[in-house]
Amino acid sequence: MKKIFLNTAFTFLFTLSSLAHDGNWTASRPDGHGPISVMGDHMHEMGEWMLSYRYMTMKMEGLLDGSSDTTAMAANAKYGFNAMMLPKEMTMDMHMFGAMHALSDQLTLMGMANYLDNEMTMQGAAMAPMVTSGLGDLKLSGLYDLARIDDGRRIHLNLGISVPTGDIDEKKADGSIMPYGMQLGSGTWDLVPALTFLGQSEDYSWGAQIGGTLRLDDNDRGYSLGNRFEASLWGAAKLTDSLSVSAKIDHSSQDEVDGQDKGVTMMMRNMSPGYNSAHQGGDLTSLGLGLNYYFQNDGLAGHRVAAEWEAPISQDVNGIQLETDSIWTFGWQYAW
Ligand SMILES: [Cu+2]
Repeated sequence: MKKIFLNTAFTFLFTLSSLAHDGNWTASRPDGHGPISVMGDHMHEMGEWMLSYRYMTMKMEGLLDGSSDTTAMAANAKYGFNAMMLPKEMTMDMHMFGAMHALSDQLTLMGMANYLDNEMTMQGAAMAPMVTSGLGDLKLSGLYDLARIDDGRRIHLNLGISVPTGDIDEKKADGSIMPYGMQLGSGTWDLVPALTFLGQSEDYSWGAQIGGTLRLDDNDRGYSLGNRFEASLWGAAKLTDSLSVSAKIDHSSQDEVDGQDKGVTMMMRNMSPGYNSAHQGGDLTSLGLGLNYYFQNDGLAGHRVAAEWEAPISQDVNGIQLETDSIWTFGWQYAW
């Protein structure tokens, strides 16, 4: 799958990079911002500010064993997990508040705070759903201009850190720790680097971002989430001066958990994959379709709204995990 992704990505980039226009890349058009699920896609001009709000909702349902559908009974037979203690469905809602400010044309600063709402139901009908909510990890980054080419292309470096503000001590009513997937943060300081490529022609634009999340240490509960690699590629068509449509392919790969939470007993690990470090992380390739709307006139000039729907093309999870169904992201942005 990785090979197909890279081939598609290469062909796509090759075709699109030949599209260009006179003059520099500009944010002042609907597709001047990437699809709303992409973070740090654009920079600002010196002195500009931007505020944003995104709402993301992710739905997961059904069980995967690697890349194949499976059942709780089969997972029990193969791994010995208690069928009742396997997950059935999960909804993850995220409210993301962001701010951007350009100190110069070369450097834009960005900060983002998240509020999470997670709910997971289990296979055992008598088991109460698990619910967690609260502040997630805070992300601070600098976007640094690397090159601007006079035919609508540019490249920038994203260098970010993730501050462990999200709680990793979320517990169930009986006082035992919640599974890894229900915690609100990583508990570690993470390095979040990326490279972003952008290009524009009169009516089209494209972008690519390749980056990752590197955990710098173990957290105080004795583990670290897996390192993560992510690559996205998108193209957009400007239909009017205010409206653009986009298509995106995204591939992410996250390692299993390194170490183990100090509150997880051998029995918990053997009964439920949610507590088992080897059953975390995996590969996900998804397709995203989006709309960007850029208000031009009246009192709403400078405001943008956007929506994007993403669905998996292929999934290969580590061990037994829930299958991702769809992700919706809605956003509002205002720059001045
Ligand atoms: Cu911005």
